Amino acid sequence: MNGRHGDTDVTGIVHEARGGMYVVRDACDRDWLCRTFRGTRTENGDETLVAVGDRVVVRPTDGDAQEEGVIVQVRERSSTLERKRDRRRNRSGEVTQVIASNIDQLVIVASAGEPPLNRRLIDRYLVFSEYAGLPALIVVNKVDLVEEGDLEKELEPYARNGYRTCIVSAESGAGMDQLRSLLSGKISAFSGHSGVGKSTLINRLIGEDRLVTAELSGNSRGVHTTTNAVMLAVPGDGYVIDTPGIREFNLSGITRENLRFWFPEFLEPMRECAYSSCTHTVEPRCGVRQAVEDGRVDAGRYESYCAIFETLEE
Ligand SMILES: Nc1nc2c(ncn2[C@@H]2O[C@H](COP(=O)(O)OP(=O)(O)OP(=O)(O)O)[C@@H](O)[C@H]2O)c(=O)[nH]1
Ligand SMILES: [Mg+2]
Ligand SMILES: [Zn+2]
Repeated sequence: MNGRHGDTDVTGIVHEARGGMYVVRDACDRDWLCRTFRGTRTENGDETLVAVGDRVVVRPTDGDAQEEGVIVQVRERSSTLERKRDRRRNRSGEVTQVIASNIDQLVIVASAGEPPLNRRLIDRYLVFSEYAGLPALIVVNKVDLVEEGDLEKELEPYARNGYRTCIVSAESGAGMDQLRSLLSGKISAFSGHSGVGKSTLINRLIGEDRLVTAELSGNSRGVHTTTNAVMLAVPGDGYVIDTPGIREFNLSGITRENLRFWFPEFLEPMRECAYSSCTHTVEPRCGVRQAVEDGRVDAGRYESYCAIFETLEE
């Protein structure tokens, strides 16, 4: 079979996006080096024209031995992972940027130590995953640095609410088989703070040092090692997308009004709130706050709710 039909168009998936150049892999696993042009059409309304994970149509350009082309069409995205640009717009004038598209699950990568476990960030990601209808998987790396039992206790509120969790160490290899099986057959985007070990984990999954990590680059903490999203095939099946570390996860679309619905464990106790419009923050006779007191709702999760609520505009 040939992915290229004579001189006709080729369809493929964007595996890498860097400085206006895109690597598109076709059905025959051939990589096309592509650009966009004024005639590139898109079925999406996002500011980002092409992102890693996009299904695109490539028109081969005259060329040499190398597969080169222009992207003529970007297919509709079934899901997107976006980030807000810090203050400045980027060169294409974008304020928000699609980092990855068409993903089956969001892998929230946290670390047990160095940097310490950040439950608040996990909760922000989970709010997004509920809002976007995107399945989430919580992966806590660097278990080699802590007591596994303590970590399990910290993750209990998530497991109790039906979220999948996976405790791993890219260093020791602990939990990697379980992680592999949770990624099988899916396109998974790895996201989380800088330095939690996203790239190190992916290198371990694919069995080679394809991605630059802080270890390899000698990067000190606080510096982002990964700067572009890249999609890689995991031996067996499935794809993983490495993404740059983020400081704060963008929650556009989430309001004070709808936030309560993205904490699944609130739905039951919410029915006992005295006011149907209860925000579960200051109102008397609040079912959710009662449930926190009884231990039916985890106090840390409730604190995250309040913290996120405060950051949202009225
Ligand atoms: N102790 C320990 N260190 C680890 C583990 N996994 C990764 N590290 C170290 O953590 C540091 C950061 O790893 P990276 O893979 O570069 O982190 P990242 O999440 O990709 O960071 P950004 O690309 O900046 O977002 C490196 O020094 C790794 O060697 C682990 O399981 N245990
Ligand atoms: Mg990285
Ligand atoms: Zn309430």
